[in-house]
Amino acid sequence: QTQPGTAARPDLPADFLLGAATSAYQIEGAVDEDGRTPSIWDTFCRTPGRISDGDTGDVAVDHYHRWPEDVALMADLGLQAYRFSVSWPRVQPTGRGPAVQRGLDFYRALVDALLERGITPWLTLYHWDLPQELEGDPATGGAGWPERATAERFAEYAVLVAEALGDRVEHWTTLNEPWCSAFLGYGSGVHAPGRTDHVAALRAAHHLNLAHGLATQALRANLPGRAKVGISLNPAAVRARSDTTADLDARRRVEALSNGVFEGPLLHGAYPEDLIADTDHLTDWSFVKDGDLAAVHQPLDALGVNYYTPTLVSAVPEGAAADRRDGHGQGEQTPWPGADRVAFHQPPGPLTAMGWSVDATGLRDVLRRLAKEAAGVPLYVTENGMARDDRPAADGSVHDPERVAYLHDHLAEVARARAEGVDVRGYFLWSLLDNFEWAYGYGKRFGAVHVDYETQRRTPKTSARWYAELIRTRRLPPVD
Ligand code: GBH
Repeated sequence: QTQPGTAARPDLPADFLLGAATSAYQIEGAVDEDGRTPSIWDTFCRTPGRISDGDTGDVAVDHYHRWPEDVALMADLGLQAYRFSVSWPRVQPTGRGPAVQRGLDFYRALVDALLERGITPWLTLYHWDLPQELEGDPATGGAGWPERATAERFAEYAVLVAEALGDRVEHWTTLNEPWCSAFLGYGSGVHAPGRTDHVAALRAAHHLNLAHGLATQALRANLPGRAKVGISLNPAAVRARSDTTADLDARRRVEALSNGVFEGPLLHGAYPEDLIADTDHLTDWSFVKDGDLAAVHQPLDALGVNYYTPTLVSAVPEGAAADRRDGHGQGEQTPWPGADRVAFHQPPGPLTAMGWSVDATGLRDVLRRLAKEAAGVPLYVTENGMARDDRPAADGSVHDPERVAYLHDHLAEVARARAEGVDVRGYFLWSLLDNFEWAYGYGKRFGAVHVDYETQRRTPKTSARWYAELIRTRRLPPVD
């Protein structure tokens, strides 16, 4: 029953952007077509034991060939915006030198089709698929993000994409979740390139920050007054299991290692002092050169927040063995350098198919915190969604009521944050389509649209219909 007086007040105003997100390696396939060369994920997928069931992104959901159908699907759902990423090795195969025109043509055609349908393109330059050439040979130690040169290469790549698409793309995101690139890629090793070296992970974090800063400057220089530039982080909503001094210190450490390591330089031009102190037995941070922090500290037109689940920590009691694993129980070592005495726990709440607990208040907490930390910067939820073991019914339909509830509850927290004055201007559902879920392969489905991996048939799930209705009415329809 609608309460009197609320009918005229939409839950989310028409200028609040409602869209959906994907990333290149997770959907495109066509990994050796039109001049594309391997990324670190192609290599990682070919390393036995790294990906569930030996899955790869070789075919994925064949978006490279089926993009017209996928854009039509987006238009059917009424998406206002579509967040996608550009595959670096499709556009600049060796990570150096001139662009490959056919690679750029693919993204130009995609963007034109979006614009024709009135869907605003949100382009991410890097969603984890580093050209293998820039990572180099693991036998000789590897290069990649722990090396400064990779940040310089990234800024050059950004210019190639800006020159090709800058006349039609306004919204640019430099990096997606640099925490994952640095700490899962080089720390715990559960993501490509699969290295397990905490110093390399910290170096990678700095060079990713630098890459963001150099690319932001390059984009603005090439597209004066026309580019809106931001970054998508995965800020952790960290809860302590108790308020003992030890548990609060565990929380502080994890906040510094997940949030401060990026927000410090991006928003304030400095690494947090406690982060430097917590890691000083590992590194003296001398890889931070004069001028780097000023380069990283560029004004942001948008700050993207990717949120799925909160993080619950406590201190490991004196005398007990440290937990070497990450929060998923995967990986040879923890992705948290200098937090050996922190234990990670399953937060309360129902679990998704990833084993991640559902708690929408974590999203509100992150948005509230960033409204202060990043005062003046418009916030966008650039990913939010859940994995579910979706199976088509006999009639082919896919009913996913838990996902509808998840989206409803998280969007309600966004609306609440807005009502409190938080400047959050948009929301992108992860993900438009079921896709390649990194180390979990195709076993985990995040899509609002189901994909049959045998036939590549797309079927909008109940959640897709529900989301389309929300976009049309701007009201959060009740959950059944
Ligand atoms: C995002 O990563 C990605 O951007 C997207 O490509 C992906 O498909 C999607 O989410 C779904 O996974 O347990 O110690 O690792 C999210 C990755 C998962 C990283 C939760 C942080 C918690 C800390 N995040 N994780 S830990």
